Amino acid sequence: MYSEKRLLYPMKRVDFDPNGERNPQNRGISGYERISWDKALDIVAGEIRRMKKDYGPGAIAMVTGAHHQWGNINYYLSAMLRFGNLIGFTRVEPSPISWEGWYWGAMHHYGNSLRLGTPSFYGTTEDCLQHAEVIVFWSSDPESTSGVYGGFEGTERRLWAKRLGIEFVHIDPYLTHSAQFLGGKWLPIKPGTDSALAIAIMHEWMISGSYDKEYVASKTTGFDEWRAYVLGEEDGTPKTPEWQEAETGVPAKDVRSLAQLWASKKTYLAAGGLGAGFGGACRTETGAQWARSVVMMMAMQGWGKPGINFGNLQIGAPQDLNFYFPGYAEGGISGDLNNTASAANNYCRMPHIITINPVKQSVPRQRLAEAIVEGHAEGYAWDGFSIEGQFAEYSYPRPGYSRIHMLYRYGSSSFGTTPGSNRLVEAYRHSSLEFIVNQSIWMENEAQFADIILPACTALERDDISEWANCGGYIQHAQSQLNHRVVTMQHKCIEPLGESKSDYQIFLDILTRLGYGGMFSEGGCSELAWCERMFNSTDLPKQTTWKKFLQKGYHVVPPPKDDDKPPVDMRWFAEGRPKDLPEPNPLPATYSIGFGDGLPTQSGKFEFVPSSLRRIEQIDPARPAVNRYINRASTVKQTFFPLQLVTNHPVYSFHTHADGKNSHISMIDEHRMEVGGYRYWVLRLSSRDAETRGLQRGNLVRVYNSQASVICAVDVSQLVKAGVARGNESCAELDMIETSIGLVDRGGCLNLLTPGGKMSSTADGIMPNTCWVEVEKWDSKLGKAA
Ligand SMILES: Nc1nc2c(c(=O)[nH]1)N[C@H]1C(S)=C(S)[C@@H](COP(=O)(O)OP(=O)(O)OC[C@H]3O[C@@H](n4cnc5c(=O)[nH]c(N)nc54)[C@H](O)[C@@H]3O)O[C@H]1N2
Ligand SMILES: Nc1nc2c(c(=O)[nH]1)N[C@H]1C(S)=C(S)[C@@H](COP(=O)(O)OP(=O)(O)OC[C@H]3O[C@@H](n4cnc5c(=O)[nH]c(N)nc54)[C@H](O)[C@@H]3O)O[C@H]1N2
Ligand SMILES: [Mo]
Repeated sequence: MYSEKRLLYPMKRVDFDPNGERNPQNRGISGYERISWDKALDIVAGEIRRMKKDYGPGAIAMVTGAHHQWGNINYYLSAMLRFGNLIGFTRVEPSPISWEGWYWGAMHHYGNSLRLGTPSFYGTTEDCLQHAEVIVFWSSDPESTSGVYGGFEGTERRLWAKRLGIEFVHIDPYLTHSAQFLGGKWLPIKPGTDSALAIAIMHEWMISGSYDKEYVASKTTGFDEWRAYVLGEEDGTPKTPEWQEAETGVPAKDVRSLAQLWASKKTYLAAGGLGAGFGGACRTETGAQWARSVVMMMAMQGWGKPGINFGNLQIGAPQDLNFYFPGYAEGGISGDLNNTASAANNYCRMPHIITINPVKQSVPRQRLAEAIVEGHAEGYAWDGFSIEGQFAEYSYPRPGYSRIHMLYRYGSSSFGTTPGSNRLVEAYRHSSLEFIVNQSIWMENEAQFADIILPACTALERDDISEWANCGGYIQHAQSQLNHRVVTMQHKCIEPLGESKSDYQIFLDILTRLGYGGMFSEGGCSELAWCERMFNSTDLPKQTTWKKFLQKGYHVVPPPKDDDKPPVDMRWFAEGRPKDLPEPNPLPATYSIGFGDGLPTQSGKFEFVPSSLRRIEQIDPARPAVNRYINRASTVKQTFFPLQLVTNHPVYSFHTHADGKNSHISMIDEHRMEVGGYRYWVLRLSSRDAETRGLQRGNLVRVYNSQASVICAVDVSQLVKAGVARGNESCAELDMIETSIGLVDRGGCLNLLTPGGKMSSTADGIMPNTCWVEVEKWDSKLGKAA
């Protein structure tokens, strides 16, 4: 909050004149001057009006990051969406970047489209501790990521698991914090090759017969066709442990013993940081193959039976889930029934004026740079309502709409978080972008590319209401990461610093100038008044009063009675009963047999060879119905860029939120290392790779490939597999400096180096963990390679 980088006053780029020369080519270069709120709001409101008059609908695009400070009123899916819908805007559509392989892959085998293809984790904390004998952590480091928005309750639960004698295995190119903390066996793996390992384990189960034959026979389809591929009857290559060793670097003997251990003991599979979703392995070119493989492994071992499920004890704790309080994805005050889960509950309980964005044009977030520079872009939908929703291609511009001429950027994270973000510099300077406004808290990253900057305050400087870790919608009941449900009144702690304002107030001020202020605030509701309306719409009044809640500041929902706990995920399926788990939205039409009767796949069973992919494999051969191991990256010989760059989520900061801006987090050496008075982003190399390059801990290095150069401080560590360079994604600082070899970034935005393309022609997923780089010593004094 007190960072020196706080934006305290509205700013205008010095050589930007809305009535004269705009100088878009100088964005990121020319610097800023302070202006009054009146002037700033006049310019922004004037540009909104001008865009609509001069170009028609679609000329204004709004861009936001995937997460904001907590608070159901000020969240981007709440106040920002309400604002956007009232002015009309081209959506910059995110893709399911956290879920990539699950969404584009795993979902086809078993449904769960509303959860974007991830398992639903209910009841798994107790089931795991009661029954499991082994937990396999696969691309899963909950001690770093705490699931998502969670805390450290999971840590305590994992210590219980250790005390109970549950064995641990870790499959990751890095000896993760979780592996260091829990111990067990580490299988260092070459990034992007995980599906080869998974298929080889299934090979061992097939030839030894150590899988749940009854389950496979009665609850699944396509197994024979899958087996023919795995055993090599189809293509002549049996997918043996030796076959995978050449790909993964994991010794065949280790694969055999893991296959045996897994089949002989009740095993929980912790796939990704949530245990039941995410994982850096799902954000590679082969990410869909990996997520597909792991759900098939679970189906072979009797998914849903006691002790056999997905999870890492991070999520799925017993809670009273019948108590209603909305998660952020329920849209808060947006009134948007199309792009949030508001219609599910929130809107019916808290009637408010609905808002609709009449502009039907959208741009895929990953293609924003191309859309601006080239004037067109294509993408595939994010649609949770069916498995097939994702096959719908859309393009920009949509017939009858204007090209984008104004960007309303909300937050400033893109250079650090968008794969292939090197493309954004040209886009931001493009002459077709006549106006860029950025509503941000800190002067960092792409805030530096705006024409007008509107200073927003932090969550500590405004009123809000929310429940800890309750996301809702696509990640319904994520609060079960915690031991208790905690709803908080987020009282304003101090007045906004400088002239900064809450997002809600900024939107209201702009809309008041345009004549829609009353519609936005519903006749003058303050943020506190909205908090009270939300309070009254939930189950809180059954357990406390508004006055007591305001006084106390939080409410802990009492634990559930024993017969009120949700059952274990997939137990119903394993036992052949109708589905008995909470659904965010009922989708009866997605079931072939009957609602909740079997899975929402075409056959109603778990499909080893998905019928949904069979229907499109002709169009996109990289997504075959039979989950073949196809790894284009590993077949290209990486002569110039021999290291694989893995960009994991940062341990100490939540994406860009606590990085840079003189935060105490940036003082942690593991996060940023000080060299010559500057705190550099950290890149971790194995001793072997450091030695061959003459590098020692604390040396500055240039990490580069054909896209860009980023200067980092190197850490030499036996925790990293040789051949892999590992650094955090989500650097908040873009700091381009002119050197003898051109512009290089010393802020640490490793996403300047990652590929901006998609997983395959119809799978619009990001693949930052398929990235090749070289590293060399850097001499900061010379501004060139040492
Ligand atoms: N290489 C690589 N790249 C990745 C990933 C990876 O694994 N590797 N992971 C991907 C994933 S899963 C994700 S979710 C994305 C995350 O990528 P982003 O969503 O882009 O990252 P955040 O830092 O969460 O962005 C939020 C922005 O909003 C601002 N902000 C926060 N609160 C407020 C507020 O109240 N008001 C305003 N006005 N602004 C606010 C923050 O300062 C920040 O600029 O990164 C993706 N990128
Ligand atoms: N502290 C903190 N917590 C967070 C976040 C944060 O930014 N900071 N972000 C939140 C968000 S939005 C999300 S989506 C989740 C993300 O949670 P995850 O997706 O689980 O996190 P990652 O760090 O991308 O990946 C986890 C592990 O995968 C490994 N890995 C990378 N590539 C491969 C591969 O090809 N094969 C294998 N086997 N392993 C690989 C990495 O080394 C890392 O240890 O975390 C959430 N929690
Ligand atoms: Mo994410």
